[in-house]
Amino acid sequence: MAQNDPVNAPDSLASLNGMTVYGLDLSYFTGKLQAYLRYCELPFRFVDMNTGDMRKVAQKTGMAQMPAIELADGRWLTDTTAIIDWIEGLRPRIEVTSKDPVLRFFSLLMEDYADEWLWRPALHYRWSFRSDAEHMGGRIAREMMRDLPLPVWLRKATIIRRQKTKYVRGDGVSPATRAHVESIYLRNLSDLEAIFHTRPFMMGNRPSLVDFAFMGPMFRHFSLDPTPAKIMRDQAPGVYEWVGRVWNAKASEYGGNSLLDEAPQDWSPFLRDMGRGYLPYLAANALAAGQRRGQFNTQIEGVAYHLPVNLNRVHCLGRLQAAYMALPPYAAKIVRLRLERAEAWQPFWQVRAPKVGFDPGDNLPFLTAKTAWTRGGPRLRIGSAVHDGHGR
Ligand SMILES: N[C@@H](CCC(=O)N[C@@H](CS)C(=O)NCC(=O)O)C(=O)O
Repeated sequence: MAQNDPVNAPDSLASLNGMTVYGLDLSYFTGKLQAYLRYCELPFRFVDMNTGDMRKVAQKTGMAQMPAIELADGRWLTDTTAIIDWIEGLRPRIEVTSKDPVLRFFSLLMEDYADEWLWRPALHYRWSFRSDAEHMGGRIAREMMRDLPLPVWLRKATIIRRQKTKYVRGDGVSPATRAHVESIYLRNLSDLEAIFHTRPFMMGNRPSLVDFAFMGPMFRHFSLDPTPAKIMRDQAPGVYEWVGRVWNAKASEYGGNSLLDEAPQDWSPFLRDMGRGYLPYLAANALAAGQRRGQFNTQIEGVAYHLPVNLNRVHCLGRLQAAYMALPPYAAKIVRLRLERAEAWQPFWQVRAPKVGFDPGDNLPFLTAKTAWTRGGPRLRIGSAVHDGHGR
């Protein structure tokens, strides 16, 4: 077998030698992945993406999103959940996800909640407030858009308009929903603050997957963008401090510390929030996707939203439901009881996630333009609101 034959060589940590991470140091999911890789002490070259790099990533992975990893053997990886899961399978010890099936399930659920449910408030705070939009618009104009032959002011105006259209107005944020969107951030701050009064990390005395997942919104958005950062400093200094603690953590320094052996009671506010808000939203989104719709109306905690269908989140719900189905019976029982107590069980199963044609061969994180979507892709089947198959 050829030594660097990408198809046949069994993967090991050595597969990561010489990897390149494509991203931006202002991006939600790039921050999550960087925090994880730094903790694992896995060296990488970082490419600050420009628009040409984004096209290259889309060509290689089938997904116009960041971050992406290029391995030295030419393979590409996308999707931070799948990337972390794959790397964890190669790392010998000091795991970030508990091996206990109950805890593993709750970690995946919390990861998904942090990835997806905090996205709307994070994008709202970044793009709805003038000072925040000016700051980030200027950075993106000078950084990611540096390869565009346009004056900086025009690049900046273009990105601010695009982000507002797509992620604020186009993602259901309106005068009628704004206070609710902001309340998601404020509740998360106080629930996290309460946790960090009792221990340094989400799952005990060393960082876990759940910490890296919450770093996406808390690090690169809420602690960085002027408006939410001031709220964090004023109302939740413990969260502000935790952001730095996770960013500075190294597995080799935490090796002796253990993770908790059960999902802590102070995760219940997040589970209840899933039951009231996130899971009913996921169910309505999956239902609309199953009906081949591009948009839908739904009530979230009594607030009327008009939202785009997000196919990625249908896939996420399917992935979580499959993780539940794979639990051994004793673990499934414990998970069910806990979800029932948080009134999250019924919404979790309200809709079985339909197949949306994403990653049909189960190749994540190794997607390619050919394998990412079933032939024809969502573009042909569903409509312009989900033109990139992602709704984002
Ligand atoms: N589920 C993906 C999400 C990645 C993602 O959405 N990244 C954002 C930036 S943080 C992006 O690239 N968005 C593309 C866009 O705004 O057009 C992951 O975990 O990596």
